[in-house]
Amino acid sequence: MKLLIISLLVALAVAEKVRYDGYQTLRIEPKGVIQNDYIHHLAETLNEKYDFWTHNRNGFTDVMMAPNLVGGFKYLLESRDIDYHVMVEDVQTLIDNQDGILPSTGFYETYHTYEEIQAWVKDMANQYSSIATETKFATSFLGKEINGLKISTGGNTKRVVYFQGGIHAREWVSPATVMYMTNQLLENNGEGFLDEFDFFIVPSLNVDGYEHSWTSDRMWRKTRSTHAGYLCVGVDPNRNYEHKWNEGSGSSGNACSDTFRGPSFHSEPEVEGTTRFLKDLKEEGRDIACFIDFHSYSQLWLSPYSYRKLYAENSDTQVGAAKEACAALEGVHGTAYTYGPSAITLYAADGCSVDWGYAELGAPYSYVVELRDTGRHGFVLPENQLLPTGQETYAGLKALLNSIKNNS
Ligand code: 0X9
Ligand code: ZN
Repeated sequence: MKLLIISLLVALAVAEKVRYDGYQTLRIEPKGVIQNDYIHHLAETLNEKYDFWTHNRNGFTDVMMAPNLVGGFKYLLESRDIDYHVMVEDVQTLIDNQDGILPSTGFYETYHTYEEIQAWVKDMANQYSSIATETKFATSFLGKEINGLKISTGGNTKRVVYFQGGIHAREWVSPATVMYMTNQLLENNGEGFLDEFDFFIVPSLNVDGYEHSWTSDRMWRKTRSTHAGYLCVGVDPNRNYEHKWNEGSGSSGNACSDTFRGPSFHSEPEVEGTTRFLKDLKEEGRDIACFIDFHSYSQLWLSPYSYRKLYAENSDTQVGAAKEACAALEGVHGTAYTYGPSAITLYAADGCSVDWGYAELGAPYSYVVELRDTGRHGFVLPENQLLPTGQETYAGLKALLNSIKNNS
């Protein structure tokens, strides 16, 4: 009987997996103020029915939609003479081909489940026990542990470098890249950085959302929390940070939106837990040097501010270090990145981690990095790109850390 119920539940779970047959992603390329404002207006008002994969205030916008909406949307654009082309013909095909024609097998060449990531944390801590410690950062809304690693040669006086992956569930290349880089750091005994820095690393922050993107909906972005009085599940954790929460633009008060900011800042235990962890380090007297939040996609290395078009007080220093990171990154496989202050380079969004890292935590170097690609596969980057993405991003990280070291 028990077995029957379990298999029924499994069958139900499999049957309920969201499919994206016939879904298309259009790349819209507005020209001039009127077209740009119009697309921006659509992105702000239609984000329940349409999935704005990426929205650039003065550049292109990628939007995914169900097959029955494609015709009408194209008509809307054509009637206003706005340029667009189909970027992804069929999103389900993209999802089905994620592991490529010749599936790769290496650990850092494949995507991993939440369980595998947590087991990897333990493995790393065991294998490199002289410098690595398994560290609990937070507990998710659904009660899962959010574990990561501390890498240190001991003492409590070194400057802190913190980075996190997987804040947005569907951006699978982010945890994969954070894991690759962490392994490199460990294999190479800290690459000479451990005299200067202690590392704190969270490979997968939004663990409930990540699990959901594996089991039910590959395109899930938010957390999986529910809040009394709100009809839809999930908050955008990258609109949930305290700094200027709901005081700029680019977040939504509608719980069904993919950029829902939540009922209050730090309403999400994933955000509350990881920020508390870092605040505690600060209160213990630690100097926090660097905060990085890894996302995908667009190939960008962005610094504060995000909530509005404003330069950080030390913007030149932060952008300078980002420039060095991008040059080193591009040197590995030729992958081109854009760098600059977030709202000025991309679009304004309030309650973002990058602003919190700089303005609330006080890290003089705070970044949001958007990994590969530039839209051909979007969030569904094929596994054969994981290794090169890891390699180049690691080169970028090392250049960044050297720049931070040399600037102080
Ligand atoms: O919107 C986000 O949270 C990030 N993009 S993503 O596609 N990964 O969701 C970008 C945040 C960067 N900040 C600003 N755009 N201001
Ligand atoms: Zn993201």
